[in-house]
Amino acid sequence: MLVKLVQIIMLFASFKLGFSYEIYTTQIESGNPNNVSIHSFPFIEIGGGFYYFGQDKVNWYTGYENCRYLNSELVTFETNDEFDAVAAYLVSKGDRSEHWTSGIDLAKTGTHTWFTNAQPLRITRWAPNQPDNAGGREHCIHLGYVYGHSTEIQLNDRPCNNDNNSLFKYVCEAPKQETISIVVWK
Ligand SMILES: [Ca+2]
Ligand SMILES: [Ca+2]
Repeated sequence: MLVKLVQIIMLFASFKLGFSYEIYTTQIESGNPNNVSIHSFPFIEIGGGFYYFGQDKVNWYTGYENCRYLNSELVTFETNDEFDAVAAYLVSKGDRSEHWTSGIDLAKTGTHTWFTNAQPLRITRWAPNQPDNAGGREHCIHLGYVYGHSTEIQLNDRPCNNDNNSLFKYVCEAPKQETISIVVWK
């Protein structure tokens, strides 16, 4: 009897469904195509991405943790354009400090990846003769004016902990934005 009742209810439900229509529908798009204003502090928009420049000088692990406190991660440069935009921002601020990125070769020495997404470093912004894993201790990647005579910001590997005085500022990158549209009949 119970089974029959359930069947009748299901039949009724499907009958009802057959004459219904969606009262709302959703759509997810990447980015913020309508430029809806959102509160992004403390992140700064640069070239379509959102970044936070941590001013305390810390080891790579602490830098990563500090980004996680902000629901972000150390920066990942998917393209030369992204690197150049962030570097240009630092130049515009006159900031000559070293900054940690999410790049590492901790898993396999010599195989440099972004820790955020495990993708290999494809950008071509290494300083000359880097990465060199100097002393066999350099497994975390920072950006900065690597040599005394450097005239541009580039990438270099340095010890991840405070070994050899590698305490740096850091760049956090906020997650990508997505726009959810809801269309409603009313
Ligand atoms: Ca990025
Ligand atoms: Ca190095």
